[in-house]
Amino acid sequence: MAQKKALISGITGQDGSYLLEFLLAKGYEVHGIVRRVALEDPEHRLSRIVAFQDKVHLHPASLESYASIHQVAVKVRPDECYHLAAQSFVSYSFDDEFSTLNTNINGTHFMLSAIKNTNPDCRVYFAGSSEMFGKVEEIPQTERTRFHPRSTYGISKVAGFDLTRNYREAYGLHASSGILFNHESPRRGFEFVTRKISSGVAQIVAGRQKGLRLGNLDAQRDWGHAREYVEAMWMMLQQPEPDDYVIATGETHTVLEFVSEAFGCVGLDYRDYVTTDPVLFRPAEVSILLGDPAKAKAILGWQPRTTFKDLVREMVEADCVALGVGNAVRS
Ligand code: NDP
Ligand code: GDR
Repeated sequence: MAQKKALISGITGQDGSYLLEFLLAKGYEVHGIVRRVALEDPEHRLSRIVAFQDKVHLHPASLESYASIHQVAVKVRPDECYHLAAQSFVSYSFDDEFSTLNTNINGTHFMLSAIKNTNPDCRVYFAGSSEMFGKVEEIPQTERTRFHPRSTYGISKVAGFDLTRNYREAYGLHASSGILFNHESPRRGFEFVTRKISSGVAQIVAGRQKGLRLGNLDAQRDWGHAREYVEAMWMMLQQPEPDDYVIATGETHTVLEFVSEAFGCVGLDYRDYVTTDPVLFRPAEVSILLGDPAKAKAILGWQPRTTFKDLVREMVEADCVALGVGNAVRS
């Protein structure tokens, strides 16, 4: 059988890097869309995928330009396309609504349109989000729960979700959306709360930081491991029919629980280090997310494997090791 070709947008991000690794192991020829500046500054901008640089084909293109994405689609002619690129930081979307909407909505529209116009048999994955549920209308959230987004980020993902469904219904594209709940790893960006906490713990242990300032500690999230969530993306595209799936652990924890667990990994009491700052609270918060992954389990055969405790420990340990204080992590 001919080698399958995959095209990933957002390949430099947390999920893109794990997906790249996963698809290479499956024998795919992997192509990635990156910003032109990334190719000029690989040390910083390609840091998550540097180990695979000689195995991946990178193409400069802009999410703001249909023409540039069209060109890549013509050149690569992928069998599968994973659209992961987005302004993904919810908090930032309150500061810059316009660029969040432009990047996330137009970027998704351009990708879908370019694939439809150049490779209509290509299967497409869209990175939807539990942020679409926002002010949740039921607990737990399923594929049938109504959306009520609370940020322009969430709104942009609802628009992307609707566009993806419309390309499926109107043009027969094999396009699926994953409604992924929060997923983390040692490759998580430092701006997200889990990595801010794990790296903060490591900085404190290393004597480089005295305390940790956080926002809303009562928010509840359903946190899983990114490595497992990218497998679900691939599984969706192997199905005979396109569809939408919730990917979650089915467990929810407060930010405070994450904090307590993370400091506990190095034998510290978080109360000696953590303060809250109202500046870090969001104008409209998503208070609780809890996903029901029953459909993904039944149809895709997907199940989460990493426990909450193991996830926290892996992140804290990785950050401590990076700062030379790995021995502080309790066995
Ligand atoms: P990251 O923030 O780690 O990665 C985002 C990627 O998008 C990066 O490769 C980034 O490129 C790229 N990107 C951002 N803006 C632009 C732009 N204007 N033009 C081109 N590329 C751009 O996100 P994750 O890997 O965590 O998430 C992947 C996708 O899944 C995102 O769409 C996110 O919204 C969604 N999602 C994530 C969840 C999570 O918990 N991680 C949960 C649900 C959905 P660069 O490196 O150049 O900035
Ligand atoms: P989220 O992730 O908004 O859920 O979006 P984030 O880690 O930023 O926030 C989770 C919760 O923690 C609270 N919080 C803080 N958050 C940050 N970033 N920094 C803080 O100091 C802090 N203190 C408390 C937040 O208020 C929030 O309730 C992530 C992203 O990956 C999205 O792209 C993705 O779609 C969703 O997960 C599912």
